[in-house]
Amino acid sequence: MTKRFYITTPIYYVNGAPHIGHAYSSIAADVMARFKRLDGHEVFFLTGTDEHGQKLEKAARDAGLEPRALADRNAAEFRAMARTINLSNDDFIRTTEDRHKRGCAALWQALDAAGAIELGHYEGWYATRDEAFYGEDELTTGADGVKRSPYGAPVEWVREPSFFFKLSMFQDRLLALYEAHPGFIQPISSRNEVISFVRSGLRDLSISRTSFSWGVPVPGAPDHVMYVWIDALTNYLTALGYPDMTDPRMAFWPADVHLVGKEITRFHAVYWPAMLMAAGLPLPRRIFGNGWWTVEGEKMSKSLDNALPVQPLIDEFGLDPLRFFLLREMPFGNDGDFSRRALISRLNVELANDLGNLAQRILSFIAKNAGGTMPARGVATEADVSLRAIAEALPDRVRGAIDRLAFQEALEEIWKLVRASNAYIDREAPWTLRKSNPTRMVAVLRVLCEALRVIGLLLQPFMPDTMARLLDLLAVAPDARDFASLDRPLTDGAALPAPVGLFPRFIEPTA
Ligand code: ME8
Repeated sequence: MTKRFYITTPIYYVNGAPHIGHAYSSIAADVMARFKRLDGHEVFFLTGTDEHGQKLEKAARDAGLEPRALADRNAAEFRAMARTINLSNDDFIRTTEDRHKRGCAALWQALDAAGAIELGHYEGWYATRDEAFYGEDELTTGADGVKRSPYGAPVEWVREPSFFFKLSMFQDRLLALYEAHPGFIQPISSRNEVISFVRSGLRDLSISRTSFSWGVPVPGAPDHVMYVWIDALTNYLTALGYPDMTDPRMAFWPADVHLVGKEITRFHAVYWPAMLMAAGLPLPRRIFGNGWWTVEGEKMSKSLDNALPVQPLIDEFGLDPLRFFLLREMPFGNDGDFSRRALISRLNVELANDLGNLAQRILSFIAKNAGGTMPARGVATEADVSLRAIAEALPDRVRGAIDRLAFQEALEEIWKLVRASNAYIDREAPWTLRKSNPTRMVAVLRVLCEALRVIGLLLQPFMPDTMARLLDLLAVAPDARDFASLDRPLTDGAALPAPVGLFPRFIEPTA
C-alpha cells in the first residue's frame, strides 16, 4: 500500500505582499513534498492564505479598502508566488472561502460540545501585529514608554466579552505528548521553549472578539468573530474537507509535518494539539519551526522597507539556483543572512563550478569523442567501485536527512558525490585515455554518467527544472526518474542530446 504523506506551510497573512521569507518556508515544504512523491508516497501538500483578523482589517482601513478587496489582491499575489517558485502544492486554501468557514464552525461546535469553551470577559494585553495575547511578564517597555510583545509589536489593553477555550485543562496532556514524542516539536530549541512555556502554566485562551467583525462568525453568537488563530489553524483540516469525514482527502489526516516559522511554533505546538485533543481528533506528527532570514544583516520589516520580493531575484539568478541557495546556506531551523555576496559565491562555487562544470565536461566530451551516445559499462577498477559505492549509499543518506528536514545536510551529502566525481574525472583523465586506452575511456565516461544520473535524480526536489534538463541530457526516460528507478541502469548506446550548460557563472557588475 502506498504511504500517505501530508505536509503544510503556514498560511500567510494577506496584509502585505509575499517576500523571500514566505518563499523560504514554502520551498522547503515543496522539496519535502517532491521528495516524498518521488519516493513512492501519495502526497498532499497544502499552502494558502490567512485572511481574517484585526491586523488585516486595520491594514485595509489604512489603504482605504474593504478588507475583502485587500485580501483578494494579496491572496492573488501569494497564489502567483506559489507558481513563480514552482510549488507542487495540491491545494491552496484561503480562509475566506466558504468551505473553510463551514469547517471552522464545525470545529468550534465540536469544542463546545466537548465542554472546552465557555463565555467570559477578556481583559489583557493584545498585540494586533502579532495577533496574540500576552501576559504582563512577557512584555518589555521601551525608552519611549511603549509596552511591546517579545516580537517588538506594541500591545494595547483590551476588555470585551469573549469565549474562552479551556486551554488550562490540557497542560498535563500536552506535557505528556511532548514527553512521549520527543520529535513532535523541532528543532530542539523550539521544543525547549514550548515545554517551558507550557510548564509555566497555561491560561485559558480568549478565542473570540467583539470589537471588530472581519472574521468567521461564532456559531450561535453572531456578534463574536473567532480569534484569527483558531480560524487559521483549522485550515489544515478544512482543506481536507473537514467536517465531512467521508471526504477521501480526510485520509491524509493527521498531518505528517506542519512546517512553520519558529515564531509561530507555539501556536502549532500548544493551541493546535489542545484543540484537536478537545475535539477528539488525531494529532499532527511533527511541528518544525524554520529559522529566520535577515537581509544583508537587517531584519526584514515594513519600516525598513527591505522585504525582498522573489521575482527580481529569480529574474537575475534563476529560480532553481535560488531554491538551492535557500536550503543550502544554513542548517534548516537556524537563522541566516541573505546577502548578494553569499548567494553569488554559492552559485558560482557549487552550482557553476562543482556541478555545472562536471556535467559540461562529461557531456561535451562524450559529444566530441564518444559518438554522442551513452557509453557502455566496462571492466570496473577500484576507483570505479569506490565512486559507485558513494553513489549507491547516497539515496539512504539523503532520505535520512530529508526525513529530519535537514535540507542542508542532504545537499552536503549529494555534494560529496559531486566532489568525488570531480576528483575521479581529474584522476582518470579521459582526455588522456582517448589516445592511450579508448576502451578504458568509455568505461570511465560511463561511471561518470552513472554518478551524474544519481545526482540528477536526487536533486530533482530541490531544482526540478534544471534536473529535468540534466536527466534529458543523460537520456533518462521520464518514467525512470522516481526513486524506485535509482538502480535502473542507463541505456547503452542511447543517443544523447547536444549538451547545454546548466548553471551560468555570475559576475557582479562593477559599479
Ligand atoms: O504568521 N525568514 O503568517 P505570516 C524565514 N498567518 N521565514 C519567514 C520570514 C523570514 N524572515 N518571514 C516570514 C502568519 N517567514 C500566520 C500563520 S498558520 C496557521 C498562520 C515565513 O504571513 C515563516 O514560515 O506572518 C513564518 O512563520 C511565516 O512566513 C509567517 O507568515
